[in-house]
Amino acid sequence: MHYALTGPGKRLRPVLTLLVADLFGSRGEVVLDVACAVEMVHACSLIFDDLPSMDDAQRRRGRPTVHLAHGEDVALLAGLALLNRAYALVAEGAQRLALRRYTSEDMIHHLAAAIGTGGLIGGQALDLASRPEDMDLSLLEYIHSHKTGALFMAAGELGAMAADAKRRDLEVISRYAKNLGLAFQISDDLLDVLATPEETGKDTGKDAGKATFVKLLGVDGARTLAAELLGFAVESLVPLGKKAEPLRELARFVELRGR
Ligand code: GRG
Repeated sequence: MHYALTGPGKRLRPVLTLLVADLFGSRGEVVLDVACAVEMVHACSLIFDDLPSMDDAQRRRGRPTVHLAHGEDVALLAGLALLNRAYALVAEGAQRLALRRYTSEDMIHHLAAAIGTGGLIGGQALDLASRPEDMDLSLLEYIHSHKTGALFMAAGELGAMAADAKRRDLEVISRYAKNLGLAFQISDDLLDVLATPEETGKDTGKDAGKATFVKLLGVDGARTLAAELLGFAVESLVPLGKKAEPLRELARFVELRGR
């Protein structure tokens, strides 16, 4: 668990949780716990995604993948333990926050829904079941808005909930995070063909036999789609005014990543 969590990753999802909570006036130890829970779910998803039965990846965050460093048995247990710890942290955190608008159940349910068959797991299952020749843009968008986008959405939404944000502000964050998440996946597809393993810290060229945004649209088309989605993300922040600037910065970071 420690190995998976402490590798030099970008911490993009927990940063999103913290930025959103801060935007709505909440910071501190409890919000940090909620953000850590989000990163634990992400770390679990990376462990599982890298397993020989899934992507069979050798490197992650510049180091051997968890199953190569510690064995497949330990990798499975570490992933499950991270996932369970994440739920516990959100439950404890929500209780300590004693929010007016959201219950602890609301937050746990939100996280569970983002991970389950309507989220990461569903997206991954569909990805595994799809043949490259059957893939079109709408199926690819569906897969990645679940496999990758759902955790970005949960990261933003849990940040808003932890800060007791109004329901309409929560919806603004959902829209922003949905578009940011999909754009991030496109930047990931771009890096798979444009960057070196040293730059990304993981195997590149892994998507060679798969349908990706770059395969379907080409490098320029994928960049255009990512820019369009980031445009939607930034546009959805209009009701929040100037205080949403850190989220605009985050969108710029994702755009530059795919350049
Ligand atoms: C039970 C949580 C859980 C998941 C099971 C395996 C699986 C279902 C889903 C896979 C989801 C996945 C790994 C999607 C890819 C998302 C992606 C682009 C990961 C790379 O994220 P970065 O670049 O990684 O933010 P770092 O290392 O920087 O954190």
